[in-house]
Amino acid sequence: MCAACGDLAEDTVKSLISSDALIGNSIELYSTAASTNDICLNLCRNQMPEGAVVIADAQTEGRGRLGRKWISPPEQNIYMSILLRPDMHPKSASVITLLASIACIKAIKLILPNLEAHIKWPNDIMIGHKKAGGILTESRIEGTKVSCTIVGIGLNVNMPEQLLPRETIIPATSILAETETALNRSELAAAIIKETEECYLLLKNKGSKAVIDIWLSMSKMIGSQITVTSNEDIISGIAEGLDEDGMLIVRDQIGLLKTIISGDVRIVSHG
Ligand code: BT5
Repeated sequence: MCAACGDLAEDTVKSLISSDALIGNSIELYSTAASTNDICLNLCRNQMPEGAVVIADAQTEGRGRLGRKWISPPEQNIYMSILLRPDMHPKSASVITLLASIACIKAIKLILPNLEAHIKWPNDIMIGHKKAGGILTESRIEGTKVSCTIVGIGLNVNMPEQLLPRETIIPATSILAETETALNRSELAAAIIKETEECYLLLKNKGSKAVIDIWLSMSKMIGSQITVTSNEDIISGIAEGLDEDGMLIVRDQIGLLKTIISGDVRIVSHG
């Protein structure tokens, strides 16, 4: 663990969130982690209460979905995992991914209100047509309940244009590359933590629909012509909305409604 890695400092993050906050009741900062999600999964196994946050300056084995790599160099970005213990059926846990994307966009917009940051289902943080971040939600299931959910957030903050990953499925970008503004990572991480708490409390008090409604109001993809690659299938159609569990509903080319559980979405033309 380390106290500070440049502009990413444990004390600064702690000082920016309330002392009685649920999320961030414990914050651990590492100069290098294999994956912050793995550290958080260990905290889960060790009965750590929900709200614990793990942040790293760099990851050596950062991952995305389906075993993909998340490129995680030092001194530039945010790699953060949050331990939650939602009392949910596993089927509904994908709402947590939506919740974290809402929190990221709200936090970015607090600092840069005019930045064209938006959410693409299921887990992409976009600036314009490029990917600036992603969410990896991993759950531990006991019986029929989720015993803990780890929300992993990777956000390209101060990554210079020339160091952006090139071989990515969706072109990559960073906040710096889009705005020529370097942000203080501690401030942004604290803002994400606070927004995640607000949205998580909304989920607990009002249920999934309240979160999904916010997601729908912030996303630009509903009504758009999209293609979704899901396992081996490619589905083209119009993004109609999300169902009550946060699954994507697509109207395909012959007018049938299809529910998509996971996949990669490409927006062909905005609706
Ligand atoms: C994601 O997966 O977008 C989820 C990324 C989650 C990363 C965080 S960091 C903290 C926590 N600890 C972890 O180990 N993970 C989480 P997916 O939608 O499957 O996208 C993965 C794809 O994004 C890769 O196959 C690349 O094409 C691309 N990619 C990899 N690194 C990138 C980066 N830094 N910026 C933009 N795109 C990237």
